[in-house]
Amino acid sequence: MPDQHYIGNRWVASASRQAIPVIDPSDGQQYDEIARGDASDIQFAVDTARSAFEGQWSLMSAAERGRLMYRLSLALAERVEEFAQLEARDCGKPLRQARADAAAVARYFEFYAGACDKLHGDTIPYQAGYTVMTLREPLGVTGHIIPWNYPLQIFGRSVGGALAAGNTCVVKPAEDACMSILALAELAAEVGFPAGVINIVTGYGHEAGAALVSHPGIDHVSFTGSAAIGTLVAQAAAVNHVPVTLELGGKSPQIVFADADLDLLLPAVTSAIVQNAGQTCSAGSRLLIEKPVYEKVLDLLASVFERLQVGPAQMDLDCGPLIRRTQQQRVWDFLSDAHTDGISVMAQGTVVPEAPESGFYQAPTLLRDVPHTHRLAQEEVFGPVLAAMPFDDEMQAIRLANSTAFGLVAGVWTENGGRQMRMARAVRAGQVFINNYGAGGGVELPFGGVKSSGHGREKGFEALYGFTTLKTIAIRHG
Ligand code: TXE
Repeated sequence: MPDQHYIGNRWVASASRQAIPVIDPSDGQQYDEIARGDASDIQFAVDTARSAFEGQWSLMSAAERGRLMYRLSLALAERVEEFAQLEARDCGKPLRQARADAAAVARYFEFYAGACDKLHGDTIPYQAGYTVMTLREPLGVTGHIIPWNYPLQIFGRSVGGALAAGNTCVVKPAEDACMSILALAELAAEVGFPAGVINIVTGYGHEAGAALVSHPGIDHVSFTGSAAIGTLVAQAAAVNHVPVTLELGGKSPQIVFADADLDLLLPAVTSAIVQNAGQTCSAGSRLLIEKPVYEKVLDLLASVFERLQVGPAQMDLDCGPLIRRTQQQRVWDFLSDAHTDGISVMAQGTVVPEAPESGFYQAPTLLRDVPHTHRLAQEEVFGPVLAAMPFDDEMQAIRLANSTAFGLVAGVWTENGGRQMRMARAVRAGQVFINNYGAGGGVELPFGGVKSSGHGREKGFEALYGFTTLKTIAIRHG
């Protein structure tokens, strides 16, 4: 991949001429480099996106836009393997997961292709002699800050929605993982996207990222990342009075009642914390278990965890490495605090001997009896670490579920219909899954959080509204 930005359908060298090394998390070795973008690259990308928005893109009918997006979806579907290989190497994902991510981005573009010509306003009954209507118009140039955990998927859900609504985009992928996004932008050009509709500037968050979110030429910011940087992004966008969608992660509870179907929940609870090595915003990282089945569920889960294998992406095991050394250190710090505070490790998976020492591995870890006030039950670890704790009854389960600063996802496991509904209503989260855990699920499902998990919705049709502005037109005709 050229160590350049992709702006206006061509590779463009960065103004700084500096590069950032690209590291393979499976062995910790550099295998490429990307351009280190700064404010001048962002300026060029925003200007290019603005010209495209005011030119060819706005002249295109919604149906034509949809056809173009569908062409991209088809092209992606044919090249899933190629994109999966890029994503697996860049992020350290087991190939199976990377293939699912590549297929998901094709599905995002398919879904949003079909949505382009179905986004319409209303007519509103008003006084006699008037006709009032609303138009849903694109905002203009949207800025997208993408993290490293699911580059393809998050690009699909955020850029897909913005394009369907008629905007042009400037994207700043994470410095740790941007290869698949650069390749995708090139593919979009190949299938016929006009120059300037999709622009990618690579670089560090505090340089290219900060320049993008504070740029006065941006009409919307879509950010997925840490809560701390989300605050900075919202502050920067507020200066320009620009709307922001924030997706900031969580500490999502899996709530298991005594009548739960254990065959159903064991694989789902495991995969919700092991998928992507736990580096998933919607990871089910807290396990609340009703007391009568506490020991039984933990024993069963322990035997699953003990069989989990961790290794290089290419080995396609249960779990790959973490993204980088600092992320690995962050997980070690959490585990070291657990040890100091007497929290017991109930079970751990195995890092296979083939995994290079220089890779960023962490075995999936099940912790028991974690006090709900402990940082392991309150803060996002972003690693394959599951914190289990018991509860007495429904009221306590609700209190515990709602006892963190986050509110992204909750899983509820019970066969009791009344309780399913009560829990779904009482838990403060953007999405509640009953007897399933839909992390990373359907592209049709609106997705987002409450409290410190952020605000605004991505995915589904709902996301389109966030990428538009509503104009009211009142005509007095007598
Ligand atoms: O995130 P950052 P990091 C959480 C998770 C993880 C922690 C730290 O808990 O352990 O955050 O990860 C860009 N202006 N999540 O440090 O820094 C940056 O370049 C504009 C949850 O990697 O928030 C990258 O593209 N942009 C999460 C993106 O923000 C800036 C996914 C995310 O990086 C910027 C990732 C700035 N000043 C981490 N500074 C989720 N919700 O899924 C950085 N960035």
